Amino acid sequence: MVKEFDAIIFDLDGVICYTDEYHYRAWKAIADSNGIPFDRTINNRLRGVSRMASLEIILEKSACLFSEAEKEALATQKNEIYKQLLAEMTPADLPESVKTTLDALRKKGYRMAIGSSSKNAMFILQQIGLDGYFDAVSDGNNITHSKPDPEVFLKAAQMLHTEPSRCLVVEDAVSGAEAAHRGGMKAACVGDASKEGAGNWNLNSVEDLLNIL
Ligand code: B16
Ligand code: MG
Repeated sequence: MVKEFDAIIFDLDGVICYTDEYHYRAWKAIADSNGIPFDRTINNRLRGVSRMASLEIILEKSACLFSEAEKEALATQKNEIYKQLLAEMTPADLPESVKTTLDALRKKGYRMAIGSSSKNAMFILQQIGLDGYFDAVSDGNNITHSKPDPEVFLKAAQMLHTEPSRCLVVEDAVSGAEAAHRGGMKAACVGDASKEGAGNWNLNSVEDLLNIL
């Protein structure tokens, strides 16, 4: 079979591991302590979106106005709560089925990268035992525009020395699928983005990648 892709770029939160739940809990604590309504439906809009852009979405429901300095303080507080949750993670938080799938794709000869909006991506990879596993890591620290801008994926493709059209993006966020498409890449989606039909392939799980690659 002629291969359509040479490389696979994986989103991190919600694809490789379930840190999306920790983002939710940390933002929920901030929203509750400021009397701002926040639920899982609103949380789905934060997937793939940068920390400050996430805060702006949460503040849409706030009755009060916050200064730029207050917003910075809220984002910092959220990140402190989030990092405490990340510190509890261990390699047991990398689902066995995800690791098996990654190993199988590596065996098939695909180059593999992370394309995440998170500034905590390296810490998460260390915590779950994937430090040094990927051929490249493009994350929230090397971009100026977060998803749905394609920058994070285009940088990952560059690091892999691979044309965007030869990269497949794996995403759980609608904003991430849009970023892939805007970067000239196809997207295989799981989770929320799959339910929304945002991908070229809308899968039940990461394991299903083995049926299409
Ligand atoms: P941080 P991904 C994204 O990661 C998350 O989905 C999103 O909810 C979060 O706001 C963003 O990272 C920034 O994260 O606050 O750790 O820099 O899904 O692109 O891997
Ligand atoms: Mg994600």
